Amino acid sequence: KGDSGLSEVNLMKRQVTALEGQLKALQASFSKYQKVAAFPGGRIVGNKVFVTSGYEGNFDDLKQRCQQAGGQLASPRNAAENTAVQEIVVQYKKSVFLGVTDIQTEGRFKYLNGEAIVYSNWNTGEPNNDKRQENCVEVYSNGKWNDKSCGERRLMLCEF
Ligand code: GMH
Ligand code: CA
Repeated sequence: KGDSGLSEVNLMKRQVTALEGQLKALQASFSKYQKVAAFPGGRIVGNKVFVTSGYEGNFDDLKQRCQQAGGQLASPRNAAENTAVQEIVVQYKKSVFLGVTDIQTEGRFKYLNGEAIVYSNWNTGEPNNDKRQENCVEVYSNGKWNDKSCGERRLMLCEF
């Protein structure tokens, strides 16, 4: 047992050394992906990454495309995340649709998973459900929100 115990320690030392090398490689790779994600149509806020491909479409189209990519439509849950969304709107000079709607119940805005929104940044006078046909939410270049018809075409912005 004494002998095999020693060789087990040596085995573990080799495994730790191997893991250290793998971790270093992973850190280098991750730091590169972080830079790629933030350049130039992306923003990293905490654990969240916002990315646009520049594509424009209606709400259902954008929602489907973000989902297909393994993400979801941008759903800023605080001011820092909303500022990141605003920066992309300014950069592309195009407003985006958020993953926020009141499709289920007029006037009750929810995330796509059905959760009631925990943050909003409505423009003055919004949401006004203009012509009683505005269930989606766009973000203006000043970061303010406006409810808008889901059939309009806006810039796709996904979060991962
Ligand atoms: C109406 C008015 C505008 C407002 C728009 C907007 C449409 O045209 O109330 O002041 O900007 O609606 O809410 O989504
Ligand atoms: Ca409106």
